[in-house]
Amino acid sequence: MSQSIHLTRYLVEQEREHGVITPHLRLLVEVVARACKRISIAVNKGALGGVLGAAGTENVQGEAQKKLDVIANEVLLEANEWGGHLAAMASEEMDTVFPVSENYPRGEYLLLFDPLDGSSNIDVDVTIGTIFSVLQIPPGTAEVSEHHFLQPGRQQVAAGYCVYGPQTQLVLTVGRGVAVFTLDREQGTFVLTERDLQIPARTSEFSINMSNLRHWAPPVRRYIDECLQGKDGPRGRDFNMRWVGSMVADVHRILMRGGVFLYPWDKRDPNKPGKLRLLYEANPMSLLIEQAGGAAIDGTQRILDIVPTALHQRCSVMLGSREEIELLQSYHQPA
Ligand code: AHM
Ligand code: MG
Repeated sequence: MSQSIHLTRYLVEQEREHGVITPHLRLLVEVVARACKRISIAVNKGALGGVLGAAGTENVQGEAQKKLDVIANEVLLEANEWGGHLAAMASEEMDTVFPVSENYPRGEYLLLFDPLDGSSNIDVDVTIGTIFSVLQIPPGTAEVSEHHFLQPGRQQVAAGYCVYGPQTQLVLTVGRGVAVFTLDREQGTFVLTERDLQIPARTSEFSINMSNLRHWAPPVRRYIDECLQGKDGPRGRDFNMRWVGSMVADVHRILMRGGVFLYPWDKRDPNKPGKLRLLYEANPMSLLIEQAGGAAIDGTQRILDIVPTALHQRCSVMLGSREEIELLQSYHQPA
């Protein structure tokens, strides 16, 4: 019988055979995975666990928080606070950074997360997720502040998400490819189900909120318009469209079978670069996509090269199969 490989064993292999992670980074990923297991249990209980509905509060971005946004945030904070692997955390649901208490030893890692992505889908039993990103600071840094988090995404040492769908899956990169783990509920462990995920370079599927069509910039309108013309247009083939409205679910589909995901800048609020947040949504997803052989841009530049200026900075997002992203980028170049 072939032996199943669980998350800990995979991480030990990465540490021992490939030298890509440290014991503290291994602990960090294990703790995040454990927290995601707890969130998955809460998601599954739904109304029976009293976790649905509004929390009656707003986050720093003026969005109404759901009970599960708040619960997931607390689960991640509590799980990660005491292990000695972290210096500080930051989250979509917190105004400022959360330094590890002086009662605990401080590590050299920073953890950022969107604790519950796809909040509008929580109460309607549609797939949601948790997204996370890990950065490093110089050992011995005395006082951790927001500016330590403002690193370009290419400096992430790990990134991933947990998708709470028909199965709970953890999709992870520690900088050496993308691995997928499926939660075995009876055993309580994440089991490796795909070791080196690769996105097909060519695809015929796109994922975008079409209701915003009239607000997009001309290059995005052109790209989608040509896809919609199908066989009769310049692309010469038919395209399919899917939109869940949870970035985790939409990107997961693309990672598994190819496609492009777009949440571009639009002119409703021209000074806002986009809807999604750079540090804990766009960056971790972009690292996963690149590690799987795809590409991620904001229109003109690689997302992972953007130098952040604020913790909750937003960003235009176009990611997925390489050939499609290259075409989109060419449409953004001045004629
Ligand atoms: P959230 O983090 O508050 O859930 O918001 C981000 C979500 C993404 O998951 C998703 O891609 C997008 O917002 C959906 O936006 P729209 O409401 O335009 O469909
Ligand atoms: Mg989100």
